[in-house]
Amino acid sequence: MAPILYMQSFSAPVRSVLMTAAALGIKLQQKVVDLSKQEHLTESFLKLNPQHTIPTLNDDGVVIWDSHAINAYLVGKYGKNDSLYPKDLAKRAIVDQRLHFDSGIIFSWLRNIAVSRPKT
Ligand SMILES: N[C@@H](CCC(=O)N[C@@H](CS)C(=O)NCC(=O)O)C(=O)O
Repeated sequence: MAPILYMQSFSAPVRSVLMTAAALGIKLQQKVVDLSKQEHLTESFLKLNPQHTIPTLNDDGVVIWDSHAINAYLVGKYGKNDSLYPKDLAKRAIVDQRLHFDSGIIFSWLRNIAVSRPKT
């Protein structure tokens, strides 16, 4: 059975998982969790992911959240070669640097900008 991706398509982290799945040629069952309806705060979703974030992946009982961890898992499990996460340490370090830059800098900046935008 295809892994289940809890998602909403506006989310940049969700889109990174969708792009990784497309690059790997794998199908994901997409289940929308509507943040505007607070579906991420329901008891059942909190049981799955107490950090209540999308994307969250359920691969036959293996539950992972955070797009970076999900992407690494998908590449490790379904990648047919090392093109997305090279074995060569110098090349891998560049991928890791970009992942940490996104995780530590870009996403929090973008979220702050999105949250603080003036209401019209
Ligand atoms: N670092 C996380 C960020 C996930 C995240 O914050 N997702 C937002 C949507 S873009 C979310 O689920 N927000 C709801 C909440 O934090 O309660 C990742 O890469 O997956």
